[in-house]
Amino acid sequence: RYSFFPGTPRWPASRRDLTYAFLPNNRLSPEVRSVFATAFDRWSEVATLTFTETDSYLTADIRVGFFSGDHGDGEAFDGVLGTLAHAFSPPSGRLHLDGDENWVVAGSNGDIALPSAVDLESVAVHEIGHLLGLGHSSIESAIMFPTISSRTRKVELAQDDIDGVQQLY
Ligand code: TQI
Ligand code: ZN
Ligand code: ZN
Repeated sequence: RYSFFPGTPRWPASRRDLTYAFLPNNRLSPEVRSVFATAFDRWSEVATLTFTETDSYLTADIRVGFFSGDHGDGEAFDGVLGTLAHAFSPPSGRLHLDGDENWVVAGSNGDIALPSAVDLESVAVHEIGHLLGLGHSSIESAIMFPTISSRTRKVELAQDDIDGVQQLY
């Protein structure tokens, strides 16, 4: 079953229309922006939340960036595989991806043959769950289940994820 962070932090009722921005230093492809738009939509479809991309990183509610190794928050990334990404509980809005992963955007080819390929959308949907206040789930089919095998794509919310987020919002 779904879980929450200790104290059940959530975005307050006054902040349910959230903006997100990508770290300006990251040279983002349109594909990456579109993966995130899709990943945010999966959650907004089932909860009273909206997500809108903005260019103003400093004032955005949610800040997304790719970082390598130690990036100043005490949770260093570790190169290929191992930790892929992390996100902090509300209302932090920090979503960090390990820039050393071989991120794959479904539908793109090329990287897909790498044994270390990681599906970006699957990780994005999971980390957004954390941003919204969901902890890990004990249900294997859930997006918030804490294991995914490399080269697996899991992007559709399970009923358990929906129940969890609807409890919060
Ligand atoms: N990153 C862990 C995760 O997001 C970081 C983490 C561990 C964490 N415990 C936490 C974050 C508790 C919030 C609360 O779960 S990860 C997966 C999955 C990771 C793991 O890089 O290991 C996904 C990132 F679920 F597949 F194991 C994305 Cl989808
Ligand atoms: Zn970080
Ligand atoms: Zn997780």
